[in-house]
Amino acid sequence: MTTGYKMPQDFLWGGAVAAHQLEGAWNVDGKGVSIADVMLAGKNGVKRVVTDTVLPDGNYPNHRGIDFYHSFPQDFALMKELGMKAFRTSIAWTRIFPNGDEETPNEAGLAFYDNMIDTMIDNGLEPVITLSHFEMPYRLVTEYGGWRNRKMIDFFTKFARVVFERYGDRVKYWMTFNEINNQTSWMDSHPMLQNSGLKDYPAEQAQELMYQASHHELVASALATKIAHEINPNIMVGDMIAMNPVYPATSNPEDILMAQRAMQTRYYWGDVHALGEYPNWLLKFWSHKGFDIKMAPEDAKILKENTVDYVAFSYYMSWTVSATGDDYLEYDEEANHGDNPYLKQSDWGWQIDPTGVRYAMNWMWDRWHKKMMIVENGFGAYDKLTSSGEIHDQYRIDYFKGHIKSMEQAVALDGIPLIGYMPWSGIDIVSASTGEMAKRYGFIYVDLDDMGQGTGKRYKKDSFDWYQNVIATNGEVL
Ligand code: BGP
Repeated sequence: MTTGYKMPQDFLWGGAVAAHQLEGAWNVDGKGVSIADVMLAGKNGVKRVVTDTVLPDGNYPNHRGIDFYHSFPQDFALMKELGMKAFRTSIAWTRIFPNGDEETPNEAGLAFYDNMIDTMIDNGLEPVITLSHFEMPYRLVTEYGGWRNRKMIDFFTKFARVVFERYGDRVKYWMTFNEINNQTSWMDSHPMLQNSGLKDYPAEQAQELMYQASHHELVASALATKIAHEINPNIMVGDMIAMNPVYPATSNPEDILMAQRAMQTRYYWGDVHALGEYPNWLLKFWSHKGFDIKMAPEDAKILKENTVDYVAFSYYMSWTVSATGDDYLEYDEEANHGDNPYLKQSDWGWQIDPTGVRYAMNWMWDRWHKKMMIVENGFGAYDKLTSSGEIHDQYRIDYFKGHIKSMEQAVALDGIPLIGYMPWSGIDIVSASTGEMAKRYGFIYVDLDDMGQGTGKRYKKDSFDWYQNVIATNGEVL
């Protein structure tokens, strides 16, 4: 299909992954234990649970990932062949500060990312780096209580300073916390929260602690932005928001009001990051709940003076909500959500909504007035490797066609300043929510199963050739 739309000349077409989902080598070259290393993988929809003991290698496929720690030169060569201009990954905090509270960083970990970043650049890929993608040193949780503890701000900013100083000359685009706002939705299972021990608290108290932990993350994010700009004013630091537009189930004004509150609740993190202050409704909500969120006197100034340079976001699906009749409009995913009769779902129940990308981009521009980057978008599916080594993933191509067209309309017709598009996940990796390999997102198939067994061999899917042509025509032919 020819869309008639072309993206700007310097548009960053790429792919995106996260360290703990593909690197493997979980205990190599001085790497410490991260929270991702001590989670049991749930199967299709089953929530992960935390264990206090490090599991024997093999229980959770992230211990091995796709062995990207050793295979990245060949994998980047494939990305180059595909024509990608950029690549998003994260730095595993535990490779740099194995326990999180050391005085000095681990040189072997720093050297690994030197090599990885240089190899990316040699392959024509602009590096786009997340500081914390669903992980942190496990010791910071067991010894300090994770992000509930304000001390985390110092540990995180020290880590941020070390990596900005080391890679800031080569890496322009950074993000602080991956999908920071998913903490409202995954109250009992979000990695950051689960590993702050919040699952052991009664719901109300856990909610208060979630807001407290989030405040510490927001201050840490603002300080990291400040540090980056001091080191190199050309660095662009973004927040990273999981964007799920929330629609009212009907045109009943009560449903519309609830949908608005759901958006306010999900995206206040974006408000603080982009506007530098908390919204009024949230301050009222905290006082109604009796929540006492502790803030240091300097925090308001830190947040106000160090807003982000751009908004990075993931987009997979939209949600639909109905009112519950509560005057304070408390948004509760379990109570308010329903299916959208106009949308189909993936095998994991994720509602497929290409139009929602355009809606979301307009909504964010109106609210935050920041440049944007799509750093995740994709279709998790069961792929089949044929005996002749092919993968016919037309369903993935169809998903991308719809979403890219909608994104292009937002740019060409609505004037949204979009810097790049990095579909999840370029190459097959371990699923974050289920721990499966079987939930695949890549243009490149990796021959490994849920237990990490297989040849590890890479195969190009049909979507590889398709995306190659999309990039070659700068988005004109989908
Ligand atoms: C996002 C995460 C990613 C990623 C993706 C797909 O929420 O930022 O880490 O994995 O979703 O989700 P999943 O792997 O659970 O299918």
